[in-house]
Amino acid sequence: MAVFVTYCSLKYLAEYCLTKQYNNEADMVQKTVPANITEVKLYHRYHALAPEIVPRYFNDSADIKLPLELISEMPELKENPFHQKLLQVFSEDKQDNMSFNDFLNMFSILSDLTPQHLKAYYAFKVYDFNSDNFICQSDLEVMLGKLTGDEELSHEEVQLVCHKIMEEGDLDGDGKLSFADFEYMITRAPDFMSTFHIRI
Ligand SMILES: [Ca+2]
Ligand SMILES: [Ca+2]
Repeated sequence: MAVFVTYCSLKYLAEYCLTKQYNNEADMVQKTVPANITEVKLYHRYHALAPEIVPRYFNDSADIKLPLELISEMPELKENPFHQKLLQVFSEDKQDNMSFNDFLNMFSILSDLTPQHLKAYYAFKVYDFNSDNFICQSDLEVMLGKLTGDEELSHEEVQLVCHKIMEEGDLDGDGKLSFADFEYMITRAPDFMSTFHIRI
């Protein structure tokens, strides 16, 4: 039964799907970044993480980065089962650091105001744990492990859920989910997006 509950909750994981694809990530993120009170609020949060490193007032020329492990201590992130991969996806230097710009991009994408197709683009990157541009069996196993936490599923249950997800999502039958497969799937399984928003 647990497996079906998990599967149903996976299926409930993402109503927000779309079909538009972007070629330029910087462009699309930029469109979502509001130059407003949220930005100021986020800067205060970033500053509070390391007041000795981050100036109190925003300085454009400041080339400051904070380690991901420090940012992962934020309560809003800590409770997200995918926070580690999430932080890596938005870390532009790919060296486990985050500039304020990365930080702003991440919370902008996670906000309620962001169009769902844009969220889907980043959710796909987050769920692609081995970063090979596909969501394959091993990614699904990692994902399930993180979603179920303490409620451990048996090997058979994990295999069953993975099989069902692939059965529904793998449109071209190559045994893995491309971004196109994923976009199609989340229209039918909105749960996949439920962990992809954080209000701050
Ligand atoms: Ca993968
Ligand atoms: Ca496929």
